[in-house]
Amino acid sequence: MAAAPLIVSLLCCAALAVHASHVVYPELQSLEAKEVGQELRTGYHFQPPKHWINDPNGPMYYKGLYHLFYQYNPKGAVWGNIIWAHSVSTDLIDWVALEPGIYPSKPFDINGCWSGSATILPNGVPVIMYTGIDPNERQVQNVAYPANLSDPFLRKWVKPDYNPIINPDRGINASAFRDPTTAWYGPDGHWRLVVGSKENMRGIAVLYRSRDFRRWIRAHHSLHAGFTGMWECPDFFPVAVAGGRRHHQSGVDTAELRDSTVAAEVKYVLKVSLDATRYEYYTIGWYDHSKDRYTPDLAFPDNDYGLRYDYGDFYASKSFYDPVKKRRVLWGWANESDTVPDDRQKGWAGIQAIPRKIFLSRGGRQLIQWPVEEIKSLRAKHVNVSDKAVKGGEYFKVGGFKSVQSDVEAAFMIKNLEKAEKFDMAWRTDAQGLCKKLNSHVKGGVGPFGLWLLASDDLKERTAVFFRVFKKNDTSYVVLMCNDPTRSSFESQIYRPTFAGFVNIDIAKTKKIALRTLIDHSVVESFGAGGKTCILTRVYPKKAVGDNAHLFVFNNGESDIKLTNLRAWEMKTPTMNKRLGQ
Ligand code: DQQ
Repeated sequence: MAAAPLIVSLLCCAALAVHASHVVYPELQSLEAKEVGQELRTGYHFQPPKHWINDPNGPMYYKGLYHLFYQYNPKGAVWGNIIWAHSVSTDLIDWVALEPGIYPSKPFDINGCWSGSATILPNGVPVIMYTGIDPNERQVQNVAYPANLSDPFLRKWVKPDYNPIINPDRGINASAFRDPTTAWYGPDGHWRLVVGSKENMRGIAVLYRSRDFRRWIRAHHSLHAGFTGMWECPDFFPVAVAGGRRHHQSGVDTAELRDSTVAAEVKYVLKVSLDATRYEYYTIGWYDHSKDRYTPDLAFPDNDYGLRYDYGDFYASKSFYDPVKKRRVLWGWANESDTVPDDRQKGWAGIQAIPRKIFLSRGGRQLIQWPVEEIKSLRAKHVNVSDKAVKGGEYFKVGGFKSVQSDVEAAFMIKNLEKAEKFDMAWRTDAQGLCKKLNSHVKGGVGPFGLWLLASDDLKERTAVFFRVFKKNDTSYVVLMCNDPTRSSFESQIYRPTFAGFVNIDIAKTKKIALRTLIDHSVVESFGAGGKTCILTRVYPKKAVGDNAHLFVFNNGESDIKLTNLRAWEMKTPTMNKRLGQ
């Protein structure tokens, strides 16, 4: 895009906040992208050919195909004109773009088709529930059915005239009432689902029941609520526990909750997306079917200090049960963190994170996430480094492959924890603040050690993903995992927050910690300790692009560490949202 129109658009457009929680730029939302900037486009992350995307919607598997819908602006690179774009895949890797699945066409969604979920009915029929914006800007819940069940592509969807099926009545705030979950069927023969809402500062998972999937009645109580502001995109699902009949890594289909024996031997996860902070948190707990009450286990903070799927840029996530591999798969949206004029210039904004298999840890203390195994099929040229000592203050480059689009697995051994810095208990609820203060440039005792990636040869541009170990008392330690993008780009306008989370690992016992990082031009997606702590960040290097992006291993702590093994693969580029027949 030429500089002049860019400056004009910058000057003319005041950002307005709307109920959707997305910022609205009225003058920009219908400006078609003329060109699409390729340099920082991701290679193997889900992304349409152009324009804005946000939340993943209604993921499901149907007749041999994975379906992913997502919030999409067909007319521009900022939020607006929202429809459900639709793509399908046989393997969650190569994607084909279809015509939009759901778009404004009826009074009950004429002003927008916002987020929602899919439910597969017991007879195999998939149903979509979504939020429509009606002519009075009210958020209402609608249902849509496939026009032709024998079409595995599910191209056309029919919205019955009896929509909306759920109205914001009986005191519900009509501008804060959205994102219906997948429905589940209780042992009493009634369906249930939850819609996100708020009442003053109280986020609410409003519960509805139905006998026939058409007439929905609000329950007297909500499934759950918390003082964290609006709850967007709630997700509620069962997870297997270790020691049960089912392997703890296997998924449990929400549909199985009909069977009271299954319902009794699983735990439940409630995840909410906090509009106020743009972060998500989850709790693990029990769900009493007869009373329809969800009670988080006491061990889990039930507020914005709670456990997060991802401690970085990952929002409006949604999981689904994959019947093929009997697993639960999680999708999440990663927004840009560059500027709106940059997005206009790029002609695109937003990606989906790599889908993750998600399950309850063996001890039940948290969820574990791991990139779906299918992405290994993209691994190409490979390099390996083993048993390399990295002394305090040292670093080295991992050469011999192109790291700009890669998958890196590393394992670090800590020989000696004596020099670990003292942990101040005030930091317990502020991993991010701690990482900001003690970032990758601040020398420590044990750590910071990890990777510098998307780094220029002279290291002037680099993103750091690293660990730092603190001593809590004589026998226990705290491990912090950080993502520090403060030197990721020469461009100074870009929002570059340090992201961090603690890692639930007994480092005194294991002495080892693993890191897997998926690098893809402008996204860095890291999985610490086998998927216990995950951090996704968006970065926009100017120099460390293409073949000029390098990978280094560093240790900026006093104690030596050993890189026991590092395996890295260049990643191939899959078919990403070509139209059928193109
Ligand atoms: N995005 C959708 C809403 C949802 C929000 C609108 C979360 O339905 O609450 O695009 O990112």
